[in-house]
Amino acid sequence: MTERAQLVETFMEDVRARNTGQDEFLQAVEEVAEDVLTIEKNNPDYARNKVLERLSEPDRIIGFRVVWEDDAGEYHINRGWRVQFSNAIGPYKGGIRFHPSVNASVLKFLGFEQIFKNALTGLPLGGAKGGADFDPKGRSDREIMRFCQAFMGELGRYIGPDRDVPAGDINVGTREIGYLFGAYKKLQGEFHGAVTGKGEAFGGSAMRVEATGYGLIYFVQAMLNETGQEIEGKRIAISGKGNVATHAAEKAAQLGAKVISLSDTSGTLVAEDGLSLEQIDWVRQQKRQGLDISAPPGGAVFEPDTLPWALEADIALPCATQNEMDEKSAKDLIDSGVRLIAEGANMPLTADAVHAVREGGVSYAPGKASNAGGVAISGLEMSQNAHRRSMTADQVDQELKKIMCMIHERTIREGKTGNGIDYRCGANIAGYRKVADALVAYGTM
Ligand code: NDP
Ligand code: 2IT
Repeated sequence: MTERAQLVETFMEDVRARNTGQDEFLQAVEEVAEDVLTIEKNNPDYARNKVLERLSEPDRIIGFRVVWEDDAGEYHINRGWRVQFSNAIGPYKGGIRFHPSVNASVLKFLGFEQIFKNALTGLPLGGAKGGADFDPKGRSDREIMRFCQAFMGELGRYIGPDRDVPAGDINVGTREIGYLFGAYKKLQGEFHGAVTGKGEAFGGSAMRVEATGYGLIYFVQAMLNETGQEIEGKRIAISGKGNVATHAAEKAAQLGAKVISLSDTSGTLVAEDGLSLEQIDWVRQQKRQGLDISAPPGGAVFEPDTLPWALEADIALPCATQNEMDEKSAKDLIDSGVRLIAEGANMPLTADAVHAVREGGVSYAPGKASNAGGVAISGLEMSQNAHRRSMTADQVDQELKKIMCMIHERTIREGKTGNGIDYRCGANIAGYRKVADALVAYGTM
């Protein structure tokens, strides 16, 4: 065993013992530990402060019951949480997810990742994540509203513009944020930016909806530029059909790439010649109305029960959910010639898949770098709210491009190796250093 592997193993033994059965969380911590523990060991301040050990224990986890009434008058009881992971460099910040798969392990992995992602943006944002095991599928608009109001009735007392600022994530978009923020405002009797992703009529930032997907494509452009390539003409396989996936598809198509897929839990929409902007918009409208995408217009085909990873693509962008790409899928992509994989979702590759793509010489960007555009524009929304001003869409888009290029620069500065760029290592180290320096400055807090 190498010295690094030994360090990781000793560290993880303790983390595993304290977090039994929390597989997603352990996976996220181990990936960071592999890249930063040698740095921690060789820096006496970081080592004495046990930075990674401190960062792998959340500041606090708030758990609560959510009781709501459906349209037929039946009561339902769900579980809600907010994992306030670290406010070392700014207020807790991160999304809210509503999905039946949500549990403490999933929210801890997401909150942990968020610490490093938010540090990479260069903005003063701490790390957090929240959500509920509520399944919004098939629920009416009024049921969604009642659930959001009940959820915020509990969460509201723990958040605030300088304390903790939630936003959207899976199944929490502009509509849900409207209901959540409305409930928060009523509860507090104050109007301030304690939630981001708001509608533009009430303090939301222009371009927040597009920011994660567009930012992902700006990051991919920066990666391609490193090797003198262009996005135009590239075949791009995308998974998911939500906020991140459809906006990544839209920006890629606008820039002349061929987006050959989008997908959902029931299958893959394939367009060998590339989806048009109209087809991408059709997918978005279908999702908005709760309709499926099984009968696409204009020559695209829907393949039930398949993943996009068997397609022949130059670039793959997993934009749906965690661990959606396993080792076999990664190897299929490598065998058919993929050259670049950038994560739109959080931790969409299993640990084995990450190993396979790095071994396979594929340029691979972890979500904490490549999907940071969303939270970065949330950060700008917070500044706009604090100043009671708003930026134009064009100003925000320019700022987003700048931020994604800066994240790319920070990442390659730490990730340059003898034979290329290790983006995972670069992102983990750059994010870690910033938070570590803050923890050292605070002493034993
Ligand atoms: P949406 O709710 O808009 O879309 C989620 C998409 O993922 C849907 O197409 C859904 O399919 C699919 N999906 C969800 N769970 C699964 C599953 N278990 N297996 C296969 N597909 C699944 O969410 P977002 O686009 O906002 O989020 C997507 C990813 O991006 C998440 O990992 C999120 O954490 C991450 N992210 C989001 C940001 C944001 O600003 N929104 C910022 C940074 C990262 P179906 O319609 O069938 O349910
Ligand atoms: O995973 C993420 O970065 C998000 N869901 C966005 C978080 C935010 O606070 O905008």
